[in-house]
Amino acid sequence: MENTRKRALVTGITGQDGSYLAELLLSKGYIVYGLVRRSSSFNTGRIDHIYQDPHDEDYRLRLIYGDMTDSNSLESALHQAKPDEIYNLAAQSHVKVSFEIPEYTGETDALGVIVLLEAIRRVCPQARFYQASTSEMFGGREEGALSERSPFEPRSPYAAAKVYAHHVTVNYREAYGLHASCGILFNHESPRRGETFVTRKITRAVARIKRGMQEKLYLGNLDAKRDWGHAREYVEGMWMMLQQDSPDDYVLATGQTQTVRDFCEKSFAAVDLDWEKYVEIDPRYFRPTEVDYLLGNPSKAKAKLGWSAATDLAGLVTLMVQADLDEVDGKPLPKQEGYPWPPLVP
Ligand code: NAP
Ligand code: G4F
Repeated sequence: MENTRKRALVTGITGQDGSYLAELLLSKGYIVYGLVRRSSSFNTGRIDHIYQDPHDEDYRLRLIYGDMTDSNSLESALHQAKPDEIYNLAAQSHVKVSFEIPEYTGETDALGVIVLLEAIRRVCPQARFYQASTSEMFGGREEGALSERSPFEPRSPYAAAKVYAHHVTVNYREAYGLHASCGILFNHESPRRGETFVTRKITRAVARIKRGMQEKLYLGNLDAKRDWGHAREYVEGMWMMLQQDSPDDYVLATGQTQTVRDFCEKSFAAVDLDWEKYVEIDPRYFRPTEVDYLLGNPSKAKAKLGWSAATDLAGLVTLMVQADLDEVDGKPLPKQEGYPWPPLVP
């Protein structure tokens, strides 16, 4: 059975998207290798529920220590995993933090990608490669729906690093014939979103304020507009890209955009609270340069992949607020949050 299963390597498997993608791939029968950073405390909280004992008969989730800034570890991971598909999700993914640690962000999000592509060329040139590109690359200075053909105007060290990674991925596809695709994903959120991104920061505060555990929520720019979807659906789009005969680049988005203020208002309203009584502005959360407006046009993904977003902002707010209330109330998240993927072991 081992020899007939598809094999995938996922960098960033401990992150929001990595955890959903690992679930999806396991449910499809893959052997999944995940690159994990060494940390002084556990960083596998998002994948603990799919952990398998190496002695299990169906041991298919295999973790390897590695880091995007350590070329040897990347090459070694490719030798161990012998992957048919590689999903590069690892990144220092926080835009504001990238202004504070720009060099590290560049090493991980930009140089790490060319190091990985070079290793793929040497070790497994037939493997299919997914690069996690981002709507941040567009810069958001003008209104209007953004597509694969829209120009990039990065407004942070994070976005600039991702533009580099995007271009080298396209270049390795053209220069060396790698099956390399970039998903240009607009913001996608979930109950597993990191607590310092704005949506989760808001829904977590709403739950804590509702239960009397917090008094205020301090935020930065409320006017920024984002196209927010559900992460679970977006990882399905990543997988679809690598199932195509030819590599290509695709925008994944909902096609709707709302302000941070809208997200706030809806989240507080979900527990019958008036957001204006609790939210205060703290300039520490402003960014040196802001991405004001992001709206995606996902029509290529719909036409070629058959992918479209199902969860709208109202649905996202409801499920994230509920998950944070459950967490505050000590109720654990359901293991796969009720998503109708087939069971892990088919
Ligand atoms: P996330 O939750 O922040 O996860 C990032 C992952 O990368 C984590 O597993 C993290 O490990 C790992 N990582 C960070 N630095 C690393 C390094 N130097 N070496 C190896 N691993 C490293 O991000 P996400 O929301 O799942 O996003 C996944 C990818 O999509 C990222 O590349 C992000 O930039 C991109 N993206 C995200 C969105 C979005 O809205 N979520 C939109 C467009 C693109 P630890 O767990 O140890 O920190
Ligand atoms: O939630 P955010 O930090 O996400 P941002 O900057 O849009 O980046 C996320 O999405 C990108 C895709 O477009 C990914 F590539 C990236 O990795 C990441 O996942 O901030 C959203 C908006 C910004 O305009 C920010 O200025 O919310 C505004 N905001 C207002 N107050 C805040 C806060 N953001 C954060 N993190 N914290 C605040 O207190």
